[in-house]
Amino acid sequence: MKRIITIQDISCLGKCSLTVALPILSAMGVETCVVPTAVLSTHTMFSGYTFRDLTEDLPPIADHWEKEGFRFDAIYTGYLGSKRQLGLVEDYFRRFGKNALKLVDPVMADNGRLYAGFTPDFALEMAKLCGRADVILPNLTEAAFLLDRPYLAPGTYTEAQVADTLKRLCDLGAKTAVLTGVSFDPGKIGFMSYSAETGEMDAYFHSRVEASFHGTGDIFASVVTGGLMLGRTLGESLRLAADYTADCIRITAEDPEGIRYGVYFEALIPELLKKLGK
Ligand code: PXL
Repeated sequence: MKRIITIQDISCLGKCSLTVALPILSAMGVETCVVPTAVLSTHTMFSGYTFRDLTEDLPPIADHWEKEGFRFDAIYTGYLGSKRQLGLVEDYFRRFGKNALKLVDPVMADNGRLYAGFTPDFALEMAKLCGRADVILPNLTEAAFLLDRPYLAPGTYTEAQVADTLKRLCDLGAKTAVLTGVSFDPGKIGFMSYSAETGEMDAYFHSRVEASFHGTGDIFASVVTGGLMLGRTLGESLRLAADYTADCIRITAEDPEGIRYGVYFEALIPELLKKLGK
């Protein structure tokens, strides 16, 4: 069984980060060791959330794991709350990442804006962590902040501009960049990716559901990580993740409570496993 580390927060309610990554990856049959970076009562889209920072726990967890000689097949990072945490994650990469696939989802922004608590300065530090990754998975907003370039707003960009953005993202040092939320046709949305090693560009689009929920990026990144750990190619893993995320959004959009409680990813885990032949 493949064993991975995932480093992100626990939002107690609101289905994102660890409460999405752990169930999805476990269901896919991937042993998932969690390093919680903070505990929040909800994700930051609600107001009045509690926030307990766990930054100081990151070094001793790594010290203990290193002492025990634990080995990991991948390190997958999501929401990280401070510049100091970015540095500590780099330390996990140094200690456990030599033979592990490193996936960085630079969670910090969407729809042209940074999430609460993030600054453009943080984004430039996140760009350094992206430079140490094998695969990075920003959306178009995060890419703009990582590169300190104008945001490619929906309906305003060409394929050549997205391709250029992907190459610039790989110039940060990442081997492969995946841009999510790419759309050239109002009815369709998907991803484009670029491998700096092979020079290969890939793209995939599915029909757009007119709804947007928090946590969908975490669902996408978790399934990509799981797919890669199960030996699927990156292209296969990305398509699996895109279809699963879109299907989850579709069923959640039918329920008026969905926007409050988050995406019903649980209901479609059996379908996901069927597609994997499990
Ligand atoms: O889904 C991304 C995410 C993860 N963790 C926290 C968040 C968000 C998005 O807003 O607030 C705490």
